[in-house]
Amino acid sequence: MQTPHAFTTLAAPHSGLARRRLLTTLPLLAAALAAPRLVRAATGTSTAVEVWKDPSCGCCKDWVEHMQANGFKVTVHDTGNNAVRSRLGLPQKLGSCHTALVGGYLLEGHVPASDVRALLQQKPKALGLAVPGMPVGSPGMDGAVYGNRRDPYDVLLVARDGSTRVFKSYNQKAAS
Ligand SMILES: [Cu+2]
Repeated sequence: MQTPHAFTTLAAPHSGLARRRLLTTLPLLAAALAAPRLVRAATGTSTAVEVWKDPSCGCCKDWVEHMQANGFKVTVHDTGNNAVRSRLGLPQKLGSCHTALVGGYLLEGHVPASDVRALLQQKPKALGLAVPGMPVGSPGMDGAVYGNRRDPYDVLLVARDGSTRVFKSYNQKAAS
């Protein structure tokens, strides 16, 4: 009768400890499982962006890298962007070097990743965002190569009828 008794006294505190350990571990485990999902939502890692550009466009590549650095998952089509731009209905005068699609919205040109994220959060009724031309100082058109010049430019919210309003302004001269 000594052995079973010894077994019980040994086993009882052990199982109690194991249960306590499990109870403290479970919430941590749940938090650990939920964390990657939260991180993805915050960084936009799970957000896919499809880009059309000319294969020789260097500033397009730099913009793609800007988007990737901000957590977007970018797929590139080196087919040029004129056809896709007109197919998607963006007026030629708002055109730039690359056209992209994200979450059902069009992106034209060097649109900052932060504005893309704001667009996806606000979900306005619109065709998308455009930075016409290639303003120096916009993402992919910036840095030492451009002498760190930062020209003023606007990110435009483009309606389906082609009309625009300023979504965000950058590098504006301070009012004098
Ligand atoms: Cu460009």
